[in-house]
Amino acid sequence: MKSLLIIPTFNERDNIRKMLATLMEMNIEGLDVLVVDDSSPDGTGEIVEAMTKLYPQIHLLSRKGKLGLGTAYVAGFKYALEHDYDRILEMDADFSHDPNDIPRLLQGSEKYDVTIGSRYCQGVNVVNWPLKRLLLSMGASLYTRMVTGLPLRDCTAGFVCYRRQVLESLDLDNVKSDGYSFQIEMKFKAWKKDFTLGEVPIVFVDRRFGESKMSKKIVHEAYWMVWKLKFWSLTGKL
Ligand SMILES: Nc1nc2c(ncn2[C@@H]2O[C@H](COP(=O)(O)OP(=O)(O)O)[C@@H](O)[C@H]2O)c(=O)[nH]1
Ligand SMILES: [Mg+2]
Repeated sequence: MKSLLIIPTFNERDNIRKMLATLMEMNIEGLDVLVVDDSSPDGTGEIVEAMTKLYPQIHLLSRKGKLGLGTAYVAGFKYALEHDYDRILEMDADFSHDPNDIPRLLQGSEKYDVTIGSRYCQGVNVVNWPLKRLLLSMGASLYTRMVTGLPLRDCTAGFVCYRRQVLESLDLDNVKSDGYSFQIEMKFKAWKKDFTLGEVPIVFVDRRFGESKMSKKIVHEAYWMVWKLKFWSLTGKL
């Protein structure tokens, strides 16, 4: 069983160095790492490049300019399918997701087609987020569930493990989201294709280094995207 962990980065110099070192120390069997970096001005790409020379498990996909989270993941998914990975994981670079939870996600994927590291399936497991940000995130999940019917507590989760078959059956060139609504879109499309989705509880901790890339534009995109997804699904154009 070969797994690929995809980490998208934009200006994550301090985090990615530590994250890659942690992952290499954990030495999870069959796990490779692909960092998708959007030519971060802070030199994140150069750090990863140097790490690829030390560890054959680490790979770098360097893109020209900040092209958005959605397309970064799509590029990573295509890489995973081309290189015959069985399990494909998504994780943030900033330690909001604990790399120690990766084995639990992989375990979950023995049962589910899509395993979601969920902040909200056993109470609220978010540490250090300002209340405003927490309400935005929980509100987004509730709103998505109400509009689309997606049966998840954490609809925008970015810590996910996909079985290969899920990504093979989705039209990756037809992914519409640039920003974080990408996470909603992928889960909704997998659900509509009758893949099984399961949530495993994780604790999400706010980043200590670097800055969040959350913006008004991203919230705006997500607000409308859920309606578009529902409409496309009703009209058979998903
Ligand atoms: N390649 C790439 N990575 C991105 C982009 N936007 C965000 N990221 C990465 O996606 C992950 C989540 O972003 P983050 O800013 O931490 O979002 P937040 O935790 O929701 O505030 C981090 O690893 C970011 O570096 C982008 O446009 N391109
Ligand atoms: Mg973050």
